[in-house]
Amino acid sequence: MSPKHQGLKRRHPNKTSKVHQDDSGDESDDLVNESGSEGDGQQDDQESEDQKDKNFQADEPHFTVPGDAWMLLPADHRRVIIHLDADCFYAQVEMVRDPSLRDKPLGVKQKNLMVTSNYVARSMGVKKSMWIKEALEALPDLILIDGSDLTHYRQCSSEISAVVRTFTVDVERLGLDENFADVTEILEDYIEESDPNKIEGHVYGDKEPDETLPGDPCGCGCRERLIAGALVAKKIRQQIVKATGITCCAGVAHNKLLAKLVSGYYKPDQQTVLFPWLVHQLMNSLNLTRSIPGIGSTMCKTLEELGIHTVKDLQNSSLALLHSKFDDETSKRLRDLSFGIDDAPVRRSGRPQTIGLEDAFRKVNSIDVVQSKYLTLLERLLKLLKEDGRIPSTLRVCVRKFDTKKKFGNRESRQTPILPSLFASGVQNVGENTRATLMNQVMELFHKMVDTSKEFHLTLLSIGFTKFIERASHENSISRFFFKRKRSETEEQDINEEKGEKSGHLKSFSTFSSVNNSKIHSLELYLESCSESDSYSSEGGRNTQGSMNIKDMLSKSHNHSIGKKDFKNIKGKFQ
Ligand code: DCP
Ligand code: MG
Ligand code: MG
Repeated sequence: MSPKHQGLKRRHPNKTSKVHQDDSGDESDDLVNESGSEGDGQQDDQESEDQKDKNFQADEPHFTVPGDAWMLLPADHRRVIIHLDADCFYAQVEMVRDPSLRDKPLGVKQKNLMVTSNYVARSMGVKKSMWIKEALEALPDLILIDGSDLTHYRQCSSEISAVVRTFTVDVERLGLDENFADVTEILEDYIEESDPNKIEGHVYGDKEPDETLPGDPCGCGCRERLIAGALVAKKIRQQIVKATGITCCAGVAHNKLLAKLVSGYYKPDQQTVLFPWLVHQLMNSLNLTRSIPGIGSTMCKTLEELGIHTVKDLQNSSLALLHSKFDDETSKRLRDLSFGIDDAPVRRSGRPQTIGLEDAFRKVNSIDVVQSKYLTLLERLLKLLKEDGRIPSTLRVCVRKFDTKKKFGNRESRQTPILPSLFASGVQNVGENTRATLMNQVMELFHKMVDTSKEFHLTLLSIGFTKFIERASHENSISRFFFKRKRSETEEQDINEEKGEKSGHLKSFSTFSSVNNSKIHSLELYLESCSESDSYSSEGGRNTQGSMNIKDMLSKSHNHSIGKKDFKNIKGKFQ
């Protein structure tokens, strides 16, 4: 045993009440057989193997490691990934805006749902995602703030990501309150600064706070790197508080999946490190496949059709079985994820690939209402576009059709190119002509999806702009950037998306198909790609003001042609 690892205590800023799930199981044989052949380069080195064995036996009294399966995983432990998730995000933003709310139970609502609650409310039994009625019954003193306008949340979200980017450029945003940071490249400085005998925050698998820091059974240096990673995580979190007043939780591990899985282990305002030798234990502690980030509801349903319900089922499933429903790449990735293996890179987030807004409701069955709602969404969307500054080349429209057989209805979308001339003067001052043309395009797409000559029942409408064209600062002529489109970062991301579609990328576009040169795909894609701007639902949908009063104005909706004058009139009704 290395002397520097002996009998040392780690730092624990906070105690926690969170109960560890400690089900190590013993499925190691399968894991070894399946993955051992790929090796990790460590096994050739007999000397380090011996050292690993010694460390492993001497330093691991607290952990249940299923054999030495973790050592044979094909995943390497070279990277250090930090996942950050803001605590009760919308509620914290409200508390920063009005500090008098800090010590009071607070909920943020959108329509009938309380989308989050602060930790004071949570300690009084009001959890996030409760119906308003239910929350008020549980706690009549609950203060509720309307969170339909996302402006402040978006702003704070960008500030948080900006802080993370001051540590590394490899930052990927996920929704409004999460960021992944790959800090591998910047570790060197922090390794020097960090104490190999102390670690910031919690270690996954600890049964007691201040347990002796484990030795290094791996020998690849991951222990040292993760200790340094924990220091970086702490500094990032401190810096975020300093800059924005927002506290976050962090997970530190050697891949994105594992970092995300452990980041919420101790909440709020805490962090957790996962060492590779406990990956198996962590994965075995999960139950249903949907608890694995990256396996969405559609994927879960398909897995269930194969009789795969739990993570353990997935681990035990054969690739041949998975191949009956998924392509090679997806089958392998699913299996890998079930063992905690994830080589997905942290993809630098630029600006969002799609700016979209949606409105959900119980029932819309009249074309007039559809048109008024799309009009409201379009007006809001143009404001967002103005803030963003980029010029979109594609318009996307989505509907969700009510379906008694499907809980979440049937989503369908259509997209169409936007004529370059429409935004010839940029997106700052969009004229009436452009608005009217866009509205016509929206309705044309809508009529391709919904046969309004029959009865229809819709529960969601959304529109979005995508495939943005960046205007190079040195280019003066507007025509240049329309016709000489260089492949910007955004476009490359789109291309990656396409790749994902074709290879059946997880959580992506299994329903992808092509009709009349426009793509149809599930809204999952749409929401994924607009996660930066509107990760859940938007304020656009909240404003139904005036929607029932414009019937006369919308009389042309059936032949979906709106003139400039009509548009002006319609718009006037909304102001
Ligand atoms: N959100 C939403 N609709 C939902 C779920 C969440 O609008 N159905 C919003 C409100 C949350 C924010 O997204 O504040 C981030 O979601 P999280 O799941 O990260 O939840 P919180 O940050 O609120 O709480 P936690 O401390 O558990 O992360
Ligand atoms: Mg959060
Ligand atoms: Mg979150």
